[in-house]
Amino acid sequence: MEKSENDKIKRLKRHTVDGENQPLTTRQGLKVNDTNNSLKSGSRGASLLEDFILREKITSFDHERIPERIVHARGSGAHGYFELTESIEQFSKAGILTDTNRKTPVFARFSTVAGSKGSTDLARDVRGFAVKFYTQEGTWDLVGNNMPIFFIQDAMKFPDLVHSVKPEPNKEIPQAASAHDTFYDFVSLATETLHNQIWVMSDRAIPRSLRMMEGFGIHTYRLINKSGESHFVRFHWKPVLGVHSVTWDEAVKISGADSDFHRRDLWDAIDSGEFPQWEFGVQIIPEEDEHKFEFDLLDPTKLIPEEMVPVKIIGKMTLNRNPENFFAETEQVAFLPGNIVPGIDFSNDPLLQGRLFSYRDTQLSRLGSPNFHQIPINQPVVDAHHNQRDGQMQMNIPKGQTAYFPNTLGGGCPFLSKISEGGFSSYEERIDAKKIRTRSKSFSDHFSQPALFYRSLAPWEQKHVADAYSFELGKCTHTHIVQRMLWLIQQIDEDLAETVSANLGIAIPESIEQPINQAIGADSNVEDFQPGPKINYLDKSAALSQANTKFKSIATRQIAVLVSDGFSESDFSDMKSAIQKEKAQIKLIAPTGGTVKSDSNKEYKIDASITTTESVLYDAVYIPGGNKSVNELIKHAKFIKFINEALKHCKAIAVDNEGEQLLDRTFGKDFKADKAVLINGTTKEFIEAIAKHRNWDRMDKVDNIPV
Ligand code: HDD
Repeated sequence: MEKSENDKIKRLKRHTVDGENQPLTTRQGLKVNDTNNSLKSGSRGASLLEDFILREKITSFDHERIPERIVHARGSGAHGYFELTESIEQFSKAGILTDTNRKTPVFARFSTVAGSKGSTDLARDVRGFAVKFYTQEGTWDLVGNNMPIFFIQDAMKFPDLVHSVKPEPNKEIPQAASAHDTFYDFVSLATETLHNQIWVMSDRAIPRSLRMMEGFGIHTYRLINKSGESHFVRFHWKPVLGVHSVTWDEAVKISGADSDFHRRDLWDAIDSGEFPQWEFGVQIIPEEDEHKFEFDLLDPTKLIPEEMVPVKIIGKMTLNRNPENFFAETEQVAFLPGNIVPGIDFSNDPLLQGRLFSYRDTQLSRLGSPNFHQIPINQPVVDAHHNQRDGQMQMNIPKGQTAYFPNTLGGGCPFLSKISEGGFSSYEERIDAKKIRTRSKSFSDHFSQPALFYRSLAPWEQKHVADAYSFELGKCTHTHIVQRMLWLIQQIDEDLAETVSANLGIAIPESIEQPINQAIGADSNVEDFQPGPKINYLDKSAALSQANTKFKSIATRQIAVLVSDGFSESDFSDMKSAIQKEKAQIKLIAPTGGTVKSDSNKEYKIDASITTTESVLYDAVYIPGGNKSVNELIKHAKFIKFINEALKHCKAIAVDNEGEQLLDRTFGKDFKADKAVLINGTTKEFIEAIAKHRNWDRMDKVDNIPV
């Protein structure tokens, strides 16, 4: 299919190298005659130092790796564009937020946080959601996550947070997992983490697809309009396909069956022309309302419920092109929260303030030079002229005698721009304060929002949270850490704490040693920094539950069709055309690979043999009729397991005619009244059941299915 073009892609093309129909050369352009054998003194003799071709090849190889990102090491990226649907000129002068005629190129990178570059996609973790907007006024990076809040309130604690969740330093265990002692030791002592922590226990931490998760800028930023007036803002991404997740049992199994599940899904969707899309929204808060909330807008561990400030949708992002080269683009892309454009500015959120330093700094060790902006993926789409000079890997040839400002010898160039001509100037915030190392008391409510989140979840989501806490704390080996956590969970929700306590077989302690919140300085008055009492300023917030997301489309869903020779052509072709009309994908799974013939002798290519695939990789299962086919499938225990797992994971299952005989060999025989188990149902019913994502009504009953 035709690849999309935009200003960024055009610029990247200048750097793209294509070896098709070209001779193999050395880095110097010398044509190579033999790249298989080193130069030797005789065919069985030692290799010669003279062999510059060998040395060049091996030296390059020896230096192929760069340090992986200290966090968010594993990620997948894609190109696309952003379109503004509604100008917010009254709030911001940024071209990207005011010009509805623009199509701004973007590069987005999604990531897990804790795991190494080669870790599984399905780790229970926050997902990074970073977008680089190549705007006409310079590059704007919105470096967010798929959860609207963060663990900590001050950048000073970031190394502690990351050290606690990363593999424990003595044994480098566990990989890509928060379920271990050091993490919960930290979480239970720094109680500001509890809100993000409960989100990580929810299904948000195990998305079905990167294309089916929300994104959040998290911090409060500022919008600045032409008159220099400021409004506070929080940025949101809402996936057009809705927010959907897998279950923990699936996540564990997907990690074994296809640890690239999310990366592959993103790539395949874009490759097949099913472009992922997100709506872009803003919550705008007038300056005068800064102190009107029960929480502090500058506190990144607090979300602003949409019931209090609605999200106004003003644009859409579409990802429509996979990278040409993973390393050159996805690995070398450098996101900097400090990259902003006129019309957008920072707030004093102390976490954001620290980030402004950290990201530039880390690129120096990751990419090796202050010239990392010159790497093609990091270049803006507008020309950059400045007096920064030299350094390793300078790729440009800056002309002229001057590299300073002011100058006369260079004609005063590059010259300054007036604010009216697009020159950036920081918002002139009035400040009258003491220089002080402390935490604002307005940041000390650590229980109210985790409780709001938990209350807002549907019962099936709440059960998943209880299961996740039970799993994670069950992996901790120090009882005092688990007890401390149980006590804290009790402050969020008593029933939740009791369920987890029962699962763990560890009682909730009456009290825990003070102080709870140790995220303070040695000279601070401990009592003053204890988390405040839980308050209920909003009973529930609908946007926090995935039960309220979109359930309309089955586009891009993977439907497993279980077949062997002799399957019913008429059952299959009806289902196939109905599913494909809805832009979902049919995947034929048979006892062996190769091809399979229907009862009308029509031959089909198999997508996967049952030995190479797993139920957890699909969204729904269909079994067409056909005596011969069904009788063969019944012989294979893995088809039975396949269906039982789909049932356990609350997926839609449809069987036609003889297909029911296969269902009868599974636990499915007890679920014939289930609304998402369809026996000779209509294709419409099946499609609607898939669109619902899962039938959670089944959840309690399938708990005992032993797969
Ligand atoms: Fe960070 C990477 C998101 C707090 C320091 N962060 C990184 C990435 C994302 C985030 C999505 C990956 C970007 C990419 O794809 O290349 N980080 C967040 C969010 C935060 C946050 C949403 C809080 C709201 N981060 C945060 C703090 C610090 C850092 C407080 C340090 C003080 N983050 C980094 C880093 C990384 C990074 C070490 C690693 C690689 C990189 O920057 O480029 O500098």
